[in-house]
Amino acid sequence: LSFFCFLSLQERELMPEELDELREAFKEFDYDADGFIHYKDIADCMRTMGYMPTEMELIEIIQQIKMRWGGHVDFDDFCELMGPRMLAETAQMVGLKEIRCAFKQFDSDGDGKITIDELKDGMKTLLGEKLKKGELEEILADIDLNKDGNIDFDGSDSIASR
Ligand SMILES: [Ca+2]
Ligand SMILES: [Ca+2]
Ligand SMILES: [Ca+2]
Repeated sequence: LSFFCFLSLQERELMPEELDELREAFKEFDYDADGFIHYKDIADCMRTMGYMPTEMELIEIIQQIKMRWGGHVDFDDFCELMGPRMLAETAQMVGLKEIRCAFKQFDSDGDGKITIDELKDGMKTLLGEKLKKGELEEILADIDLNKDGNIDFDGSDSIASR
């Protein structure tokens, strides 16, 4: 489990309004209303809630959802995932060290970018998920904010797009 990094939860409780906001977002992205959101929909969901996760933050979130919850989150897991982000002044500062650690697991040649091949290998070896080519591209497209075909360690392009 050396590659398995947790985000540390902060102490303050969520306010009722914040819980309502989470509940609404959860409902919207639980397309088939089975009580779970798939990890593939989490990026859109966060953006809808006004969060602009960086590319490396998204890779860490996907890893977390896969490792801890088997690829989809129920409402409680969703609160656990989003709660610290709602409580943090700036979303991109949440658990930066842990995010970096998760990122490095995927970036096998250490050049600061996760290519589609590295993503494919990472999903397979780290997360035990074999993805078809189309699925992989879908995930990459969702994470790749500056559309250069890689997942970047440097989140500056996503900050610039705010
Ligand atoms: Ca669902
Ligand atoms: Ca790389
Ligand atoms: Ca990119």
